[in-house]
Amino acid sequence: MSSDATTPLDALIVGAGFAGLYMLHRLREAGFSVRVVEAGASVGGTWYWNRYPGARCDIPSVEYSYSFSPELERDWRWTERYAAQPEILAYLDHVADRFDLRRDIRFDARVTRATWDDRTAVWHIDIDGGARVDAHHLILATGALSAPKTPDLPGLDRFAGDILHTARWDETVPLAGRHIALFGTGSSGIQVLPQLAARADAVTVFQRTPNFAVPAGNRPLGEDERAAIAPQLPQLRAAARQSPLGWFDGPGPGSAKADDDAGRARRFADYWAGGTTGLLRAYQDLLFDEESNAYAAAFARAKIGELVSDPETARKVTPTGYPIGSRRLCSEIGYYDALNRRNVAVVDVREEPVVAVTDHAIVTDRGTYRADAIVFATGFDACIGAIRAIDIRGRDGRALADEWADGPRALLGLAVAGFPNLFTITGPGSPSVLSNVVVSIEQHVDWIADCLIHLRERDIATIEADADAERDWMEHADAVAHQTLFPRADSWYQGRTRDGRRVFMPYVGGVGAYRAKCDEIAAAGYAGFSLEKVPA
Ligand code: NA7
Repeated sequence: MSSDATTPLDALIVGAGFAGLYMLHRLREAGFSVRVVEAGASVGGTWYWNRYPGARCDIPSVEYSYSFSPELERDWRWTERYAAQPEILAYLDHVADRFDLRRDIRFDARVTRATWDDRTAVWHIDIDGGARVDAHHLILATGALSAPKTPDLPGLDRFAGDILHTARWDETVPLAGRHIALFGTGSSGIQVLPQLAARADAVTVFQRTPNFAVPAGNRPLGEDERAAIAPQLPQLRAAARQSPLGWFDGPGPGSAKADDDAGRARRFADYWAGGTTGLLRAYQDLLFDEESNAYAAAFARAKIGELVSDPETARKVTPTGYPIGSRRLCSEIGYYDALNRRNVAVVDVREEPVVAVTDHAIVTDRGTYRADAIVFATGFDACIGAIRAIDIRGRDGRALADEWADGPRALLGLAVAGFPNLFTITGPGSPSVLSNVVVSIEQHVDWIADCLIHLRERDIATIEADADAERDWMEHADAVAHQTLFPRADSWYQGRTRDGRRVFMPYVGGVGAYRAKCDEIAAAGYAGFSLEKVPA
């Protein structure tokens, strides 16, 4: 990769996951000079890194896949309803090869710093190892769930066994015959536990907050099913783009609280059996109305009571105190079964805090638990972690990390005032993680590509979000979030300000409504953005 001093690239993209790959393809097809810098040794982004056993998509793969190429859609055959990580990675490998993307990707390279130069309207981008690239536009395709978090347990540095993180898995670490301490019961912890329990001698689950999990309802995807869905795909994709969450199917009609007991029991049972987020779609108002939500939560709690045989374990893993769906609803394959195994125990660290880690044990204030390996399924610095990890300096040397210290702000989740020619794919203030993210990625990529074409046609050097428009957007996003039950839970959807206030990060106004707003802004000549012909 090079951009010599006289010819900066049109765009540099950071990250070669779903977002970066399609962005590269779109910009290259449009005739821009563009490169990607990727920290991993290959493509895949989150699907490259998250290689823990059991890692799997929780949205049907036919929906969680690109729609931009009908030929790709026709040729690729998903073998399961919810593809496992190796299959999704194989898909992204196929996409990279099919569209000949690798030649413009620099692997094993991490962007450490990006500095805006007002005089030349160029980003100077530093890559670890000392390389520098100049580009007119910097596009962050860094992913919302890519900066892993590890808890700071007292004495962890003294631990003599293996330490693994689900998002940085090491396949060479043996599991058989060992005692494993698993921290975290989010999507990753719930997926990995059955796999660990089947291989290890014993697993102790250190749980902080129990999450609701519904059976995935996974199954092989047969040729008949694939053939039946193929002709419907264009309409289904179009519906997903206009839907609230980017899914093929919308919620069932009506309100849970307006239904009677028998009706609710039937409806919840049907949707529970439908897999993953099915239960949350049983009625239209489950994420908006507390009383309706409470019916769904009570149904799920009763199911956990049926599925987990030991009453004390069931009590520990049954969520209370927040609306169902206000934290990411998890998808389980064998999680509740694993909790019934004799080699699995659950420690609630709120009741029984961890006080120390020793060379081969986790010590709580009530007991000592042998551990030959620790598995952290403790999640990510969500939505903004990977962006803040880069030292990004905008106008007047302002640091993006400082600008976001009181919560992230971005116009449409796409652009930040004070940081010209910078785009954030699925950034904070866009539907991102609260949608089928592939649908949201394609929408952002198309919007950015169309924007760059617009600028090129008009010889415009810079585009920058206006501070007022950005503030209005974030206030709107916050107001919309507070019309729902999402902010009622402490979850990774929320960032924190310096003084500890919560800021809800994804836009919950709906994928369709959001798309319309983005299109309206573009059609109005990028209203809310300042466009300059010459460097300011
Ligand atoms: P999540 O959903 O952020 O889960 C992280 C889990 O780790 C969660 O249960 C945390 O509890 C737990 N955690 C964090 N620190 C500790 C300590 N110190 N002790 C015990 N437990 C702890 O990350 P995932 O990787 O599971 O999933 C992220 C998303 O990726 C997922 O939603 C899908 O969209 C894909 P907490 O809830 O903070 O109390």
